[in-house]
Amino acid sequence: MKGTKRIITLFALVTAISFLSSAQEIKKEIPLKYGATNEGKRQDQAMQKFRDNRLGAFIHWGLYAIPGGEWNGKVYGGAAEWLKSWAKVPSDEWMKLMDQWNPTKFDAKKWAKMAKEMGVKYIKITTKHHEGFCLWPSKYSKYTVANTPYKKDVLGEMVKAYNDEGIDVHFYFSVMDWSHPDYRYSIKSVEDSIAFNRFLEFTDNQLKELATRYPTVKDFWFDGTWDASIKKNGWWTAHAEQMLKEMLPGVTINSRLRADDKGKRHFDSNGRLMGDYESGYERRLPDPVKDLKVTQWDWEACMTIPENQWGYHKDWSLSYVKTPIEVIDRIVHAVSMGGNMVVNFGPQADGDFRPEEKELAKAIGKWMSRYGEAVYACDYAGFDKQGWGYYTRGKNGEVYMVVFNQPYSGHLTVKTPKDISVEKASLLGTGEEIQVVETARNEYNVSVPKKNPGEPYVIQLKVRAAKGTKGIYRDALT
Ligand code: H79
Repeated sequence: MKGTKRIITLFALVTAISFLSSAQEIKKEIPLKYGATNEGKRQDQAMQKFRDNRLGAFIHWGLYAIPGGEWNGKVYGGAAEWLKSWAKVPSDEWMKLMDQWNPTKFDAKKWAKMAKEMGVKYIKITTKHHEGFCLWPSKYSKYTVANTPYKKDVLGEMVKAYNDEGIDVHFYFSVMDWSHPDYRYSIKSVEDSIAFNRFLEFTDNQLKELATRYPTVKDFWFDGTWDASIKKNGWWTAHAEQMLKEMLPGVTINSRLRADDKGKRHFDSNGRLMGDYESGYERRLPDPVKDLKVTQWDWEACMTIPENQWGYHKDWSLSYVKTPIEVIDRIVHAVSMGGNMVVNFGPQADGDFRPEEKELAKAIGKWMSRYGEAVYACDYAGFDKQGWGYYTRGKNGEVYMVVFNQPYSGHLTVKTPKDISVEKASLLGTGEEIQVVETARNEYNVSVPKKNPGEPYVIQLKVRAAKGTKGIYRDALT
């Protein structure tokens, strides 16, 4: 008996100690100088605008558009903007492409009109990709548009033209720069460290130059930040974010820039998002059922039309090319989970867009002009996902059903969250009233439109917070 008591006391003690120590572990914050700076989602106007825009387009344009994936007679299937790397071309040789930079068909106004017609609210432009060629006449590099036959500041023309159409301009900027002798992939010696510090100063200068020359820029989207050299210099990523925010009030910065004191990227060592929005969803999306954690922070995904081509590649037959409906599906999918989607375009070296991209932009624009109400300024609706498509929620609480899969049953199942009931349903665009039948507590059959629209369509639901439920809908006692 005594022995048993002692064992019980010992057990209680061990349990108490392990409970206390695990409680302490939960609380333990790792002190960080260069971790997250925001508490939760930013709620200022600039961030709300970023979020409400929802649909953006990427422009990948640089010297890589000239060879278009082919070097010395060999076509490389990898991403065209990485050709220098696939074909192992030394930088000085690659930069000779500058002599051929003469995009005579480039017309920024036309580009902006195309984006407007597509329904994009913002454009992300590669100011400088990994190759190091600058689309603006940077005074810190000789590899710029100014030193080409074309000479013109194409970035400046784009900023003006897009802004004139009411489209926000975001700058893509690759920190990794294959053209700069001081860039280091890792820091292995004092010399590396000195060179890399010079490189970071050069990068600061270019960023300051961009922010000063083009003060209407709304966002910086950093790339090429995964190397050990940058992870070791988390301080610099925090500094660059702060510097741009001081220069450009309201500017938004992507998480990909950031590394903390310990080299942890995107999310700091305490699990908090760094920068203003998560930018890890590249050519992929969260799982629409399992990954709802993403609704806790702002995020933006980006996608290519072929499998993995950002810059212009002459042969799109090498991988699957997405259809407009597949692209629209991804746009709506992102919004249904509280994110933005950026669709990529890789203009040709002559300054025109390939026909496939023009057609895609038109098709998306056509759909957005009819159903954009379910995309712009919309958010995660909080309804359980069903097989027919995605829900989004508008600013005034209206819920949209974006239907991609037309059902044989003739109706769409809707399961509402607790206390929410469906009052009315109508087809967006025509206003046709749609029949709603309540089938169980928090469950409805919503009819499909009388005439099949023949394209993904949107049903708008008017919903209401229900009063106490009784009677037939009473929960079973189990
Ligand atoms: O600009 C577009 C791409 O060029 C760029 N980001 C988008 C927006 C990008 N794509 N992939 N990556 C950046 C990361 C690439 C990693 C890899 Fe590699 C390139 C894996 C293999 C080759 C670098 C070199 C990492 C490992 C070896």
